[in-house]
Amino acid sequence: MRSFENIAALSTAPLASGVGVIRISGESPLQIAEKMFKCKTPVKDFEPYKMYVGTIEGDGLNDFGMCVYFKSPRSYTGEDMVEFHCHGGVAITRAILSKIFSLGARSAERGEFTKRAFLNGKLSLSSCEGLIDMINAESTVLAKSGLYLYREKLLGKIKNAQDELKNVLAKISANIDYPEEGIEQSETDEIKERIIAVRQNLQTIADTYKSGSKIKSGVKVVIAGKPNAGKSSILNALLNEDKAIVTSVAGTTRDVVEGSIDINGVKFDFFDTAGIRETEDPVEKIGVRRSLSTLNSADLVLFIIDSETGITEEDEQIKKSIPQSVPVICVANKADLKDFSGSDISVSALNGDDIESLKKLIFDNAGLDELALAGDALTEERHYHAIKKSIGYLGNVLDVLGVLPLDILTVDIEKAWSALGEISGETCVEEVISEIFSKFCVGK
Ligand SMILES: Nc1nc2c(ncn2[C@@H]2O[C@H](COP(=O)(O)OP(=O)(O)OP(=O)(O)O)[C@@H](O)[C@H]2O)c(=O)[nH]1
Ligand SMILES: [Mg+2]
Repeated sequence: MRSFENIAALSTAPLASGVGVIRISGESPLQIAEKMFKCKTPVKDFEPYKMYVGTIEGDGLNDFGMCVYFKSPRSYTGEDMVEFHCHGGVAITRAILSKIFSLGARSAERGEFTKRAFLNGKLSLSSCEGLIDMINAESTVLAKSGLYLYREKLLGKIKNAQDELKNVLAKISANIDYPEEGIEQSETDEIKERIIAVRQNLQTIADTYKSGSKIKSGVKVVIAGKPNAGKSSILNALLNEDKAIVTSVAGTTRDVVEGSIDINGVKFDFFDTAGIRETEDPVEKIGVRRSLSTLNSADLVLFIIDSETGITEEDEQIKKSIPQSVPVICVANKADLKDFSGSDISVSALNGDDIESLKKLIFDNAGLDELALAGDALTEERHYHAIKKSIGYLGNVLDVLGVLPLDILTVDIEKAWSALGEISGETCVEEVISEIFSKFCVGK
């Protein structure tokens, strides 16, 4: 277990709060605590993992609180650690930290405690990424997905694939070591089957990214339709907030207006767009262009029509500008004025009728599979690319298996193994590691 210089930071939010937790980690945090924590038991006699009550001496003011010692390697970072639990006042925590710095620790960088946990082998890189997701998650399902990574569930599957590739490599190297015995067709077939099986397992994991990426970034729902159909009114009704300007003038919305809500633990991002029509107004023209380009990146489109007119020729034309691959819900608005039965759902944005049913329909059409909703899907782009890279190398192996000598194949099998190692971090370059920890907050 490696120990580095002492670092310290406030691990709770820098706000007035009930409790503030200050952490010190490194080669000698206990020596720092000895100089600033006064209690009946001298700090040097502290039992690890036990809370002691006493006076925490800060810079210019003292607090009454608790201190706990975590002994290496059984600590978050793997190093010796000390935590002060003080009152969560801004001035109090600042005074205590200032004292710690004057005693030789330096301020921790973003994610530095967790980076040390990674460098000391306490956590894999994917587990650290799970932690970031858990901390930053705005939706329950993303927090669950973070926990899935943090608890190394993805890594378990990846390690199985890596182990199997190692076994295949061992089998090939046994054949290379005894070339005089020749390679039986049955052995080549067995290697092929095993590689196909690994590739299939990896593909199954990669396939979950379609849903998982939406969980991570939020499902993008674009509200489109002709001017005055009530798109902005529907956005406001969904958000339960007066976000977009609504008027009876056709062509009110110009810029794309965004808002997010949580539906069943998943974040949905809504984009209200300018009504699509031919126009000479230069500003509205730009708005229409923006509407069309927003449609191209939608996960789901709410195609709004006016119940009073039903689906008109104009609506049919607008529908053609929605990419065919994107699912569409046809919403007949203004149901308070007239019944219309040719849509997927009727609502009234004006009085809120059936807005809850619309939310349910949106959720059901978001293309989120059960695995993703359980937090069991791939959410990180980095992991997805590593798996796809590995699948690519295994594809190369299968293309030439039985054609080229086995020792040549080992190069791509090793590359497939290494690509998977990027997920745990064992084959990652320093820049990638630094980039990941820079997304953390200070104190974690
Ligand atoms: N009766 C009734 N009127 C509605 C309803 N929804 C919207 N309206 C009215 O329809 C008009 C247009 O509403 P908007 O929400 O601005 O329509 P829009 O589709 O965003 O229009 P543009 O931004 O111009 O494309 C306003 O006068 C709204 O009050 C509804 O459910 N019932
Ligand atoms: Mg509008």
